[in-house]
Amino acid sequence: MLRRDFTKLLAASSATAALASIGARSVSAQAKQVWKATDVHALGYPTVEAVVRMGKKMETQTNGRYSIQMYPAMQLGGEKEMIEQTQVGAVQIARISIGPMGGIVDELNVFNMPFVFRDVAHAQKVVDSAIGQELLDKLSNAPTSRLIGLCWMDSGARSFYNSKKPIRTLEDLKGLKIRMMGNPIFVDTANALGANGIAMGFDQLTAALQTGVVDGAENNPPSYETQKHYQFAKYYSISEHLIIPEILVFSKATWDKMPKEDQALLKKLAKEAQAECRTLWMEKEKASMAELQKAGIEIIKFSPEEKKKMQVAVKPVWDKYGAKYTQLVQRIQDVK
Ligand code: GTR
Repeated sequence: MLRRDFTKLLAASSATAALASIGARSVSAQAKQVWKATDVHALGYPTVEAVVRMGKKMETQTNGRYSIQMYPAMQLGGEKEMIEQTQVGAVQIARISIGPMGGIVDELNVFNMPFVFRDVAHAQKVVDSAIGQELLDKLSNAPTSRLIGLCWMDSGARSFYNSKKPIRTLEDLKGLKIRMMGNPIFVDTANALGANGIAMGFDQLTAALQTGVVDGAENNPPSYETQKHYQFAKYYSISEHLIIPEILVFSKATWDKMPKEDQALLKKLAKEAQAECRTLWMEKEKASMAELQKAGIEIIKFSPEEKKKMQVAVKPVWDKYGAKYTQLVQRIQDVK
């Protein structure tokens, strides 16, 4: 063989080998998908832990075809950005408060209404009921949502905290600048209670509390504790004015490319994550309350009479937003 021919042969065979290896890589890339998951909370927080565990199960049960890479602690931005990234398929899984989801499917806003649930146990029963499934399906089937509603997650009840003074009565809220999540229902709720509601992202809140841009905010004990907001706002008043379930959403762009059996498996594991998150949540809530007590936070429990006054005070919010949810609210109230 001429030297020139031999060189050509060598070049051709190495090109074939290179092509074969690219082919093998793309096959394995198709076969193994690493989903990006995100949450505003840090690793170890109940919702984050539940999704991490769900990812491990998915990985084991599909022989590694799918796994989850968690991006916690607002690494991919706040919830608005998280929703957008999931809609375009840059992220596959996001755990979002229903607070900002009302803008995607209006019915979800029913869970954002003040005092819509009697207590946390009632909210849990509702999301576990047919109503919970219907709302997940509404999101999945809404032509413009580009999201699949996988399951619900716990987030307890939200209560006011502030840096100025102990809030014991409705009147004590008067004039306080209180950060609320960016949904007009919440700002109107704060204002109806006599405070000055300020819409702001969760990512800006620590600095705003520290610099006095706001006097306080409202959240469940685990968020108040893990975000260290208690270091700047030492009065926590158990008002439980909002009980807002959280939702795990999946990118429809990714979903539509998955085989039916894989979709079904993910839905099943998500239901398990919903139950697992609840146990983790109850434990974390207790631990956070203990931590707050240890830190010397003044924890004030609203009396039933004061709570009743708050429920009356938010009537304008119900008058403004509630009418369209009348039937759904009736069904929620009927869940005993
Ligand atoms: C937390 C919730 C977050 C976020 C945050 C907030 O309770 O888990 O998803 O909504 O509140 O106040 O922005």
